[in-house]
Amino acid sequence: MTTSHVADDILQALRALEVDQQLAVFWFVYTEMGESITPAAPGASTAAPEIAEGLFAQVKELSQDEQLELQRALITQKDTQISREYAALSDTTKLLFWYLLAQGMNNGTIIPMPAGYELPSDSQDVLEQIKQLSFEDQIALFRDFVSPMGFDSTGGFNSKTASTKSEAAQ
Ligand code: 45D
Repeated sequence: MTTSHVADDILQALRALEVDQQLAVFWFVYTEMGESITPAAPGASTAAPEIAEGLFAQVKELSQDEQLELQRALITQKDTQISREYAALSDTTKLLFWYLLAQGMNNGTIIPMPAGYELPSDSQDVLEQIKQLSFEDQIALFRDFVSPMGFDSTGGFNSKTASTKSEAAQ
């Protein structure tokens, strides 16, 4: 189910960025919308907090380098254990998992952004477009962004294809 028709071209532009830039843009948007995200909001019932937290607990134990690799692997749909577990989550639970990662970056349990990191201008453009969306459209965009990430071990062809350029860049 796709709800973000409004933002389809923004989503394509986001996915066309290098994998690290996708992470960086995602982070910068989180810092803007973070305080408005309320895990207890109506509709949160479709998220499975204990499953998102279980997966997050595994990630927390890894080294910072591994944490970064893992996030890149999710975006590029690489076949790893965590990618497989991630792919089995519902879209809303995937969103919750990314939200936990972002919170972890803020409380020191997940590798932080490098100090003084600056987005290249093409990524800056995408970020500006995302910022102009309403909060609801941003959520819909991110739901669609995180949905095809991970590795679907059922072998089903994943037509949602997460990243394009980043796969080639591996
Ligand atoms: O060295 O219905 C770089 C729920 C460069 C509730 C890097 C919800 C190199 C139910 C790659 C930049 C809350 C689930 C390093 C709804 C380098 C419900 C590192 C809504 C170190 C609607 C970059 C949830 C890194 C929402 C580590 C809206 C980047 C959730 C990491 C939104 C970026 C979540 C991360 C968002 C970004 C999460 C982890 C926007 C996460 C963003």
